[in-house]
Amino acid sequence: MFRHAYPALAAALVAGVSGIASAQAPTAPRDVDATATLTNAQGQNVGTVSVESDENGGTEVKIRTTGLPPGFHGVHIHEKGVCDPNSIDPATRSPFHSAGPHLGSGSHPGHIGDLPDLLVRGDGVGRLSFVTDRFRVEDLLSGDGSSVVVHAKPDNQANVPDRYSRSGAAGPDAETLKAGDSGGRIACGVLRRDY
Ligand SMILES: [Cu+2]
Repeated sequence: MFRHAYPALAAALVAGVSGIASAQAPTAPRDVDATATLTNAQGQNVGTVSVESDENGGTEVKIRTTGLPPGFHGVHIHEKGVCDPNSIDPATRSPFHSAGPHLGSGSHPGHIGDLPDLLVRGDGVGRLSFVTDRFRVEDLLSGDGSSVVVHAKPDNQANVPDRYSRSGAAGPDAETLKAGDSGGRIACGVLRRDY
């Protein structure tokens, strides 16, 4: 008896739910999120990234990783949504050159794609969560898209005090102002729309 009654009940529920959804569609704001799967240069899955709009007009980013080297790692949003491990930077020999430079103009750490460091535990697990008003989810999905890149070294956020000098010039040099000295790219994930 239940076997016969259940499909009818289910159909009624579906009809009811879709009826509510279509009635609300013209006025309800569409909540657009983005997600990325991080892979290393060997193509192994090493984590996930989610980017969500929060109710205060900001954006929340969550990163979860496994299988990465312990310690601090620079993480940024790069300006192209292309993660090709065989795309090698001719200057540094780093993979994922295809992801392009940091998203946004200006110098480090003022690019809109500059993010806090990820701290990875001894067992390779890392978790990072933060809010930002530097970008909205939509900004990451327009044009060429964008990608999240994890680097081999910590990002110094160009925090090089003037007591450090090189060739007579104090403070951060051009290389530091480009990417915070975070080294090669060890994982990359293309951000994709996720409703
Ligand atoms: Cu980067």
